[in-house]
Amino acid sequence: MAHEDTFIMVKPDGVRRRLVGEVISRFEAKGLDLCRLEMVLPDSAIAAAHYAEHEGKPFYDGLIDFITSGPVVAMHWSGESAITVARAMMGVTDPALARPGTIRGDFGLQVGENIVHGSDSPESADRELALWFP
Ligand code: D4T
Repeated sequence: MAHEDTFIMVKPDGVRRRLVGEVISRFEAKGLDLCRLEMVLPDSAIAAAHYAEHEGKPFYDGLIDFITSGPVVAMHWSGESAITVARAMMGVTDPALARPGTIRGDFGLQVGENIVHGSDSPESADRELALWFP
């Protein structure tokens, strides 16, 4: 078990649905530490950089349109195994399959609008934190 830093984002659907407080409350209650937070309207450049690994996939254009469709809440969280813990609390990518009790399982239904993003590895966390908090 190691201390980790992770990048977590409430996506435009989560902001529109007023779930920012709910998401923050869950991570705070779990015991993770909120280090930095900013609300930002992503432009296409930061969206493309964030989702570079998905370029060329069938859902890529929709993904970029979606993530630039409104403000997001970009956050830096830290704590014991923060990356794994946050991913577990978010649930699997498709909210229809995410287990009840997870954020996606409790609040989502469509893969294209899955409320939150969380880094999937220390390398991703480093890259994403540098991108969103330059
Ligand atoms: P993110 O990166 O947003 O936290 O999601 P995941 O790490 O859980 O999942 P991902 O990278 O595989 O997908 C990124 C993003 O693309 C959307 N998506 C994904 C989609 O619209 N259709 C799809 O078929 C897939 C696989 C949802 C999340």
